[in-house]
Amino acid sequence: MFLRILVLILVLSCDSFRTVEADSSSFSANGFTLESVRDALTRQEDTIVFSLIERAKFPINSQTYNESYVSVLGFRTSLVGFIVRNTEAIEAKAGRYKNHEENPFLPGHLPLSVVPSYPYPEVLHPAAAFININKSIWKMYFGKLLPSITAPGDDGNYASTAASDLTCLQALSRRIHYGKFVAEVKFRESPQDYEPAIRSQDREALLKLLTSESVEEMVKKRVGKKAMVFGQDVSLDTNDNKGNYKVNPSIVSRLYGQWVIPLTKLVEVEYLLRRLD
Ligand SMILES: *[C@@H]1O[C@H](CO)[C@@H](O)[C@H](O)[C@H]1NC(C)=O
Ligand SMILES: CC(=O)N[C@H]1CO[C@H](CO)[C@@H](O)[C@@H]1O
Repeated sequence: MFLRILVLILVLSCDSFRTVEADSSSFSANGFTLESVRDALTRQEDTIVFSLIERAKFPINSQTYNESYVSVLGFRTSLVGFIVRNTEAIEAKAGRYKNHEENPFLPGHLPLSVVPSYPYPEVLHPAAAFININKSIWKMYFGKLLPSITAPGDDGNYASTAASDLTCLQALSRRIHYGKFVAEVKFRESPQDYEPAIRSQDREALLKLLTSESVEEMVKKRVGKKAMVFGQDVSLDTNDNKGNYKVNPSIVSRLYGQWVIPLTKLVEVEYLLRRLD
């Protein structure tokens, strides 16, 4: 009896293993490779740099983040909280979070999608759905990044300010949570390298396997350069660039080195720790 249950469990777990393996063919067919994933990350840098430039157009506008400012309206949150909650709700209805590349900041409040579903490629292990480090991204953005890219002051454009914040947050979140895809392709390229560290749940070893200092240096340099190119004043006179940038390129570079890259790797590690579940 006992043996029979054991055999049953073994058969069942083999079966679930097979279903995970089965999508490895669709994986390659879907064209996810380390190169295509890196290309996607490179393209997302443009979105991040542009969104920071757009946010830096406004001063800090601290009333946007002040809960008492709108509490008279019964909001029970700041203006930015109000914009995030309601925008995410509309976008959830429109199907945004059906795509596994998107991770909401306030997942507890979301209505169901009302649009027909799209057959997004099933690339990730199902455990990916439980990885959301929105809290760390939120803290990093409001605590560190925002004060370093905005000028002091108040121009009253709180609603536009909050909308720009959400654009930045979404771009950062997409990039950082893309770590799930990075981890998946790295794992599939050489499972034998990762499996021992996953079985022993060794975070340090995984982090080491995932780290490529030369790639990270290149990314930091490139985003700094993008901030220079995208953020300069464009004039028809040649050689008119006075070295004024809309966001400081070295801050963008530092943002990547200190937060974006480490948080992406945190997602990669979290994902890999569950990859064999
Ligand atoms: C927040 O808003 C309230 C109401 O407008 C105001 O009295 C208070 O000074 C603001 N707090 C900060 C830190 O600006
Ligand atoms: C901003 C923030 O912390 N948002 C959410 C992150 O995700 C958890 C659930 O996974 C929510 O409870 C948080 O409110």
